[in-house]
Amino acid sequence: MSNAGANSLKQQDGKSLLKNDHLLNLEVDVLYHLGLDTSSNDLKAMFGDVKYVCMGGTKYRMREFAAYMAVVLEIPQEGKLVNLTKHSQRYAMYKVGPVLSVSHGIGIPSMTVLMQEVIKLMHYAGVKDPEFFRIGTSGGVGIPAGSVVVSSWGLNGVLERTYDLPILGTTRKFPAILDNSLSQELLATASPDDDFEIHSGGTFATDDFYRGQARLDGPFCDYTDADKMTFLKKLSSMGVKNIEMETTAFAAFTGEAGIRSAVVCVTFLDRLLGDQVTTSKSTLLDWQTRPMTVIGRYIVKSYQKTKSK
Ligand code: R2B
Ligand code: URA
Repeated sequence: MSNAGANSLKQQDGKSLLKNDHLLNLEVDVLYHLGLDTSSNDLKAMFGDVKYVCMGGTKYRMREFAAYMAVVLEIPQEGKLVNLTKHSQRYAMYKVGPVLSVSHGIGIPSMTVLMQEVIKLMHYAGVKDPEFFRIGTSGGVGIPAGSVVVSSWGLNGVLERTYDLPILGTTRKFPAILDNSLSQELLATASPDDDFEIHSGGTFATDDFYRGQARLDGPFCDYTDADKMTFLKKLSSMGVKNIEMETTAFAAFTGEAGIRSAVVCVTFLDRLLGDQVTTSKSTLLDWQTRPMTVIGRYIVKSYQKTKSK
């Protein structure tokens, strides 16, 4: 497939996920980090029925999520789940019916490279109104470890609700606000039988795990414990419920594309109580299924509605 001959990126409904007319000049678009392109792969046949794009840091977690969605959507899997990006070796991407489950690595640059190619992939596949989710891990601020946080907005390292990207030598700011109606629908999936708390609030998204998140346990640190606590309490007073490394850019790029999106993270510790993640590996693995449960419930309900239309 190529764009040659087309004079608009708009789909039949007049919408487009892409805002870049330069793409119309490409004979073939190579989605390099996905190991796919618009000439050798029939992207409409491969991905045309996707509705829910779910991203998370690790390849393992996103494979588990795909397997989980196959069970809850009752989609029988013949053989093993196939990593559809295996030629690129950077990320892992699995497809189960309407769900695309993709890993994005750690931090904003790793995630945005993946995310921009997935947005283009959705466009070339002709997907209408996809919804994007980040299934993440984080440090909590004043809530019990193991809680789930649905983000309302992302806060950057200098405490602004924007994602800042230098473009052609100038720093540009993009709003980092998430879709309120989708957050509310996710929060509404909570059940009184759940063995975890679910919160909504702001998410502090940093470019570093150590000093960037006010830790005292990195290889470098020139501030005091009191400085750290003052800062974390300031975050809390601003409405921040958790700290991770992607939400601002995730919110900004989905917003720019006009995609409904949400970030749902589990917290591995309460940062008001410490810096190190000391909970056992098996408990952490168990906690990581909590955001999957929340998003899984939403997808099952939403997918049933689209099928009955
Ligand atoms: C949460 O966990 C990772 C760092 O350990 C990072 O990707 C994030 O946002
Ligand atoms: N991920 C983060 O970015 N920070 C934490 O404290 C835990 C997980």
